[in-house]
Amino acid sequence: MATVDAEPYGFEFEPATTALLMIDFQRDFVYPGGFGEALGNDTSPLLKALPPAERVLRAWRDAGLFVIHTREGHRPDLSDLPPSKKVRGRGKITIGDVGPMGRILVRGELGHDIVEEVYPIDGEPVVDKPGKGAFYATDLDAILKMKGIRQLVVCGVTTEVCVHTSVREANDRGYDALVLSDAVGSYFPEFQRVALEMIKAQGGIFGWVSDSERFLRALATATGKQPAAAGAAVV
Ligand code: TIU
Repeated sequence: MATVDAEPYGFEFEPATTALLMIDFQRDFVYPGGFGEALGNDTSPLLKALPPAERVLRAWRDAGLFVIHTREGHRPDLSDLPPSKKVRGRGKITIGDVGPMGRILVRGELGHDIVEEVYPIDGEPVVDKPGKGAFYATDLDAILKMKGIRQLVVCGVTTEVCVHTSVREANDRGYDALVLSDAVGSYFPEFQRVALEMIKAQGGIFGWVSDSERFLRALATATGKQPAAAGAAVV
């Protein structure tokens, strides 16, 4: 058992039954030209979450622990895209239209895929989800149950949308979730702050909040490995 210094109180976890859940680190959200920008957002704040998320991912992999990734997107024929979601935002281009990184939020397109920094490797399942929540209309719950997973450490974008929805879904299904504040990102600084407050309010109403440094320290203690320094070259 390991304990992460967290709010509203320490997050105790058993590494072997904990998964690192990497939510929607897709070009369509993180880079200009995708869905995030089509909705009128400046995507640059999301880039800040990538280095901490990458450090956590590498340490978790080095410890031989279970990683699972998600991507939000739709079938090429858009048969799983609700009309309400298609028209939302009233942008010049919407989901399914051709943008600079291919068809927006369509599976198989460049923009839909995960950015290089945190790209999945062999053995790490990728769950394609049509909604905001990682559990809605996916096999995520089945995969976690087969693996005996009971707790989640969460990185991803965006904090108040897909991260929040997924953590709330996880909470309702009996998983404990720890959200790493610097490894999740929002287009809106105010939403980032308040979304994290919401998770840990009321005694941790649907989760815990810590940050990558505190988490990596706890993982190092649990595994006996020293965490790589922030910004250290990765070889
Ligand atoms: N728009 C926004 O903040 N987020 C999404 O549409 N999806 C996710 O958060 N992944």
